[in-house]
Amino acid sequence: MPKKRKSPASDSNVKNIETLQGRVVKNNGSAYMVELADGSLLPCRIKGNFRIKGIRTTNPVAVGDEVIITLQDSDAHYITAIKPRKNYIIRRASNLSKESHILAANIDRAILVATLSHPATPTTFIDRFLATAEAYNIPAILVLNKCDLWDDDDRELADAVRYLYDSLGYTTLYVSALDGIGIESLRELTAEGITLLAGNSGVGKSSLINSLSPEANLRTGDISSTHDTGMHTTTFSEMVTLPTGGKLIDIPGVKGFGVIDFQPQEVSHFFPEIFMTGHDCKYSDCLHRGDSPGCAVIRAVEESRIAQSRYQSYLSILDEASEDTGTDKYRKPF
Ligand SMILES: Nc1nc2c(ncn2[C@@H]2O[C@H](COP(=O)(O)OP(=O)(O)O)[C@@H](O)[C@H]2O)c(=O)[nH]1
Ligand SMILES: [Mg+2]
Ligand SMILES: [Zn+2]
Repeated sequence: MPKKRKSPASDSNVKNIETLQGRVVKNNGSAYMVELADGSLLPCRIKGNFRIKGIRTTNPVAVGDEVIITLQDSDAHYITAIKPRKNYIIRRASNLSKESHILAANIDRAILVATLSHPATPTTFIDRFLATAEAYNIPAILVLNKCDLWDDDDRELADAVRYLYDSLGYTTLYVSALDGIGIESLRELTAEGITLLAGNSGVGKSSLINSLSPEANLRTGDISSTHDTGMHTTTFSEMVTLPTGGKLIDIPGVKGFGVIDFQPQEVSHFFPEIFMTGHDCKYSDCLHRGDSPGCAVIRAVEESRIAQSRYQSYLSILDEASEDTGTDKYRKPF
């Protein structure tokens, strides 16, 4: 008869340490909710040093992180390791703070929900979002919601917007959470991996999530916005699992999307058409300002090969980057 192996648990000096893997789906201050492979949820705390080099963060572990959990006794589960992140987005913890908050990690795509009216979304706002997504290397999709409200003029504007962004390589969808238009496309788009959903308050993010996942049952309308104004609630993101299996992170307000310390020279890197055209400028360090000599970008704007609206957005981000004194490396969140 083989000798029975002594189990560590039977040795009074060795604790039975079990580890599990999961994904962080919610973060409330020091408490983290982790989803395990079987879909069950486990509240955890953290143990260990998870600092990102060079950045002071308020939350070392973020929604979307793949983590290792160590179960030490029945009432304490600790996140003891984070798997390497594919990407992550941060924002300043508060207006004056030099600390950052990690909003989400391991994002496969970012959707900006915008509306042409009720409320109107300026194109500079869209361009900032897209440039930030480029900076984080996250594919971006533009979703124009409330298309049920469009008259002929709105539709013409929508077509122009879609034509522009499609030509730059960004998918643009027309949807209506109210009438169910385009929801099937949105369902397909979000069926795999982790999708970040951003957009100004009132554009219909909660309504869209409810159309994709009726059981999410999120509150919609004005009431939800009061919830977003609290000091702390604004910084917490949460991940929901859709019936398709896709994961959606609803980030509170588009202001949360990114704190990028753009350097003047790198702004054009995040406007693909300006970057490409910039190869033909007379000077390799050309910033494509109105007074730049031999600038191929200005010429392209004059000849309508680059959209005036995109160029104006580029200039506004460039101006902010140039104002940066260098002492505060954190850029204004938008
Ligand atoms: N007409 C119309 N109204 C919508 C649509 N989607 C949302 N709304 C309304 O817009 C308001 C804000 O929606 P909500 O989902 O709370 O927006 P959120 O702040 O982005 O989460 C609510 O009154 C919704 O009923 C839509 O597709 N069409
Ligand atoms: Mg909402
Ligand atoms: Zn130039």
